[in-house]
Amino acid sequence: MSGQTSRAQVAIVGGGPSGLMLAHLLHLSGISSIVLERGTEEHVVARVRAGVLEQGTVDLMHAAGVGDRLAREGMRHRGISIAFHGKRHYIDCAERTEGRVITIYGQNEVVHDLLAARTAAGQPPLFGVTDVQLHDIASSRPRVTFHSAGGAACEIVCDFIAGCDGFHGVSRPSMPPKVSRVFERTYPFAWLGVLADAPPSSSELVYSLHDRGFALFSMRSPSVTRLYLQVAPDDDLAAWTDDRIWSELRWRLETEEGWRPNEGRILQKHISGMRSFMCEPMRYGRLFLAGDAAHIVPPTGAKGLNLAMADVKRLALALAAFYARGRQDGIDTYSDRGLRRAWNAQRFSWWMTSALHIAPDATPFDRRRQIADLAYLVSSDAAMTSLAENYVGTPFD
Ligand code: RFL
Ligand code: PHB
Repeated sequence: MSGQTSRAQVAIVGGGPSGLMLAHLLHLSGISSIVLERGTEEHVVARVRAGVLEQGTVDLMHAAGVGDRLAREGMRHRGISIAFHGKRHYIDCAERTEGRVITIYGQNEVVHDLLAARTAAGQPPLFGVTDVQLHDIASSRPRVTFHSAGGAACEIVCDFIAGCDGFHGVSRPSMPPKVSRVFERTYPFAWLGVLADAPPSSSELVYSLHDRGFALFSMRSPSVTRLYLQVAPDDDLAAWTDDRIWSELRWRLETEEGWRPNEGRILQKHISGMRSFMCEPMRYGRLFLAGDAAHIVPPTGAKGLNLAMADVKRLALALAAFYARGRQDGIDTYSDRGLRRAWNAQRFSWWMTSALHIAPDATPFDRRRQIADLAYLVSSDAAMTSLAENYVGTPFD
């Protein structure tokens, strides 16, 4: 090839949270990697998505030496409220899980902190790459070819490839179709997400089921509120004026006692569809899939980013044991252990989604059963404990 060939132990495709965290964990174990990211640095840092970090993710950030700002600015929450029929019901997760809590800290902040660490180590991702292709993934010397931002044809020769390139990336489709099986479900609704310049009016999250559909109250900082509304998957964002968004949020969130979100300037809005997706296995030869490249969960359970972090921690440990002691077991069990965790998150996220959204074809029977489900949830200690355990997340391997 005409361009440049580089050598790295691990080539990482995708510089989102999973690719960046993996690169950093490998670096801490003395393993070289190169991260290829198709977006610009500005795009990657500005992408506002997840906000809820499980304790396992927080612990990993600290163990990786990138937890200082998280410790200062992250908002620790003991529990969440479930609202229906005009009332909020608080579920104290910490009390039911031996003190485990969740931390609110934007995914874009996680990415910012990881990028700062990669840059400080002199190894920022290669941004703006195009035409990434994976080669010889079943061999012990796989390669990745791509064009640099400047257009040069480049190649990385490596020992392993990590596919951290999200749902629409190239890594998963590079597995031979006959070795992988996918499981998929799309949902008949989407989320309209809003970032508002308004101080949160509740100190913790509120998930609400209303006759007009689901709404979620969350936050990003003491002055910024994050809100979501269930909308139709083909809804037109342009039809959602700021006034319409606030009035819909008031309808769906306001409680009998008069609680509702504070309103303010809308800083960002977007609509994202919802799906459940699983690819089995998560590894083929020397290619490992991690994060959204391998599995997508609907956002209602707040699990996607946390699953991605659990994957890269497991992968980094497996690769460290391989290089330090020639051990193969972590590599061989990477997929099965990841799938076990991801299927549990899938189950939980599917349940949270079905319990709190109104399907367009819901019958009166479905609606009554849904309310019975929530009424049981907020009155049964066993049901609240089950929610709490899943919401705060099981410890990472
Ligand atoms: P990402 O974040 O999609 O990053 C993949 C990166 O790969 C790049 N890429 C490529 N690079 C080079 N070549 C190619 N061919 C490439 N194709 C793609 C992309 O540009 C991108 O930078 O995957 P990753 O790292 O696995 O991270 C997964 C998380 O982003 C995702 O699971 C969460 O955002 C999901 N999620 C939530 N997760 C939580 O744990 N808690 C939450 O509260 C939560 N809320 C959410 C969410 C996702 C949402 N949306 C928009 C889907 C709320 C929403 C609304
Ligand atoms: C968020 O704050 O963006 C958020 C919170 C809870 C969810 C999903 C997203 O379930």
